Amino acid sequence: MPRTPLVIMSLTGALTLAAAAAPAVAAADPYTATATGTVFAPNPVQQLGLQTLTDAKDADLPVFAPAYRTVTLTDLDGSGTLTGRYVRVKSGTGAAARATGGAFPAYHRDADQFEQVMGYYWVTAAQRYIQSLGFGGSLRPVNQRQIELRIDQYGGDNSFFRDDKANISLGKGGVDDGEDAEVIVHEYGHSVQDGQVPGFGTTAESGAIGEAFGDYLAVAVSSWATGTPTRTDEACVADWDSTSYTNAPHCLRRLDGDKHYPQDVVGEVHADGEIWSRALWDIRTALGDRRASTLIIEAQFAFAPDTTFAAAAQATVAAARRLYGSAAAGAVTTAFTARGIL
Ligand SMILES: [Ca+2]
Ligand SMILES: [Ca+2]
Ligand SMILES: [Ca+2]
Ligand SMILES: [Zn+2]
Repeated sequence: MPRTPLVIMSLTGALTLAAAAAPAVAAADPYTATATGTVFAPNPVQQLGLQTLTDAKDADLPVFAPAYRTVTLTDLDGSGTLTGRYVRVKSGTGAAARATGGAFPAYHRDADQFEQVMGYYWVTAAQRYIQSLGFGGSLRPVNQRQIELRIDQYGGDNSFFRDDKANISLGKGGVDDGEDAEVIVHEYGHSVQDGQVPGFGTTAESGAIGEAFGDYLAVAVSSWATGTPTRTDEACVADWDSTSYTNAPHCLRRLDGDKHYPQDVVGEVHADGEIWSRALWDIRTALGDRRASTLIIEAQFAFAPDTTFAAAAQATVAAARRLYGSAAAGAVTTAFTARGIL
């Protein structure tokens, strides 16, 4: 995985300092530790195909046992806490998870520390997915900063700090938000866009693009990390968190809906985001995950914080043309035209 950008940043800092003071000594990379941890990957409904699963007041019932996975947490600072290159985890609801000897205890869903480990693992996985596309390597870095992820008692199912989009807060309404990787990565999508365009999402349409991108990234990262789902529809976002507020099959939202601009606009960013996310889904279907996600993310650098659907679609077509040529640009145009955006 490319790690050079942050190293370069710290070297730059060290060299700047050195110019004014002592001879340069490259700072050691503080985020090279790993530890094992236990997670859902991405969530028990998608993994087990059980639409009848319920929160059961956070009980660790035997039905969940096959959904736990032992994974390696990377980019840690070696302190034994969930502090790393891309995220530091804070909890307002329980003691901090603590690793000893390179292993976090096998926390399960009835422990607050399980969601802490989930948050760390899935934010890092999302950043590594973005880097796997070339960002931070052959392409410019995207959101390669340490964000703060908080587990808080308050907060429903969209518990992001609206006044601080760099960071994430995961609530505990219904199923704990931190038990569903697709909720975590959706929220990280907001951080990604804020990293690309500070303050992004100040209007109804730009806000809808923000929600849509979070949903798209959630599905893309979940499929990249765990394989295309076979027991739930790939286009279904947050199959597990949504069990507490939807009918089966449970999806917070979908990427493959039929909403069309402008007649399906209702003025609510999540609902209207389904217009945009369907276009992203169609781009992915036409060009494949890697090319689609690359051009979608690359295009976002050119978005105004208050962009319209039309302007953002044009920027996305332009990014497709720059990266992959006119045939790809044509596929992107087709996707936005089908939604009434172009
Ligand atoms: Ca829990
Ligand atoms: Ca929830
Ligand atoms: Ca899903
Ligand atoms: Zn959101």
